[in-house]
Amino acid sequence: MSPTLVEALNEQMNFEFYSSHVYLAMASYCESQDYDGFAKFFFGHADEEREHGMKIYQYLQDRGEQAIFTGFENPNNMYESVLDACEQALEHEKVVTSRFYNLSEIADSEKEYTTTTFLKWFLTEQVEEESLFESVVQKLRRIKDDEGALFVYDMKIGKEETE
Ligand code: OFO
Repeated sequence: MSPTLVEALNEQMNFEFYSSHVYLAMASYCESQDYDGFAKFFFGHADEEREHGMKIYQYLQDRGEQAIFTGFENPNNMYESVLDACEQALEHEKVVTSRFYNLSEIADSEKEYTTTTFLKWFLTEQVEEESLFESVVQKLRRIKDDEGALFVYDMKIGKEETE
């Protein structure tokens, strides 16, 4: 792999760990507001992002490269509502998708077919992630200020996370 591709993969590995941090901050906000179901939902996502980071870590190591860890900016910890957190999560996932498009373009331009195949898993995963957050945001927009409906949805999303 070219140094450019290695660097881009390495950056993405760190971005996945940053994403995990972003979701931990969202989980913490939800728990502080007693939305335990949403907290569980975001904790689950934080775990998934860590797994994504480790997937790239392992790929780099398997290809004979050393994965390099870096720091990252502070995630947002202040949200106006659960809807606000979920809208920001959806925007975050869109950024992740565009990053994987860029990575795929680099791999394609270098005819790095093994990496292209590796990245396909992430592109498919992003379709699922964006669709999930779109659906959660839609439901929350419909619920609006209905505390009763939000209470029920919070329980439901928490239960789904543990299933
Ligand atoms: Fe939710 O994104 Fe990782 O890849």
